Amino acid sequence: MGNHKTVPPEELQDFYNKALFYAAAAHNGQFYAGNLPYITHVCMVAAEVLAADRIEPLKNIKDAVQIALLHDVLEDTPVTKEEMLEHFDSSVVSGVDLLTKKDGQPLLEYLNGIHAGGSDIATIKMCDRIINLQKPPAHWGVEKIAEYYEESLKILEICGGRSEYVSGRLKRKIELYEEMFMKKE
Ligand SMILES: [Mn+2]
Repeated sequence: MGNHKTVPPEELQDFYNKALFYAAAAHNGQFYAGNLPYITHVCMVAAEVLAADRIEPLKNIKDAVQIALLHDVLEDTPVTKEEMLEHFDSSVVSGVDLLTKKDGQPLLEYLNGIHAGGSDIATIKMCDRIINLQKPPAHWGVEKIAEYYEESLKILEICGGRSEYVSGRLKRKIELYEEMFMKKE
């Protein structure tokens, strides 16, 4: 990491690009929704956060947009917190850490940690799930799809209410998911 230097950030879009470069390097070689580069996913989550901020301003959009772009780095790549701290504020790294589900960590413990992390972190988690509520992978069976649906309801229950707009959007995505992928005639 760190081979992709950007000029020192001054404004939101500079912080966006710095985090994007770092995440793109970290996720290099990973894929999303079949054969798209994984970075597609984190850009979608960041766009969701930026759109939400226009309607209901987050507490700290500068941190939030970086956390959104970096949110899967600790969970899905070999990058460590210590390495990230050389490049990003501790508030950004601790936000990413809260969004990282540890091996064997129970879902409720994970979600309660996010809830305790504040409204911006909870909002980013909801944005992540909004983006992930797409057509399930072909190898997912009925049970796995139902499990993902239930997990999404838990995210809405625990993280929702922090942002009315994002909660509403997640609720509609969950309903759509049920409608499209669970109701069998
Ligand atoms: Mn994600």
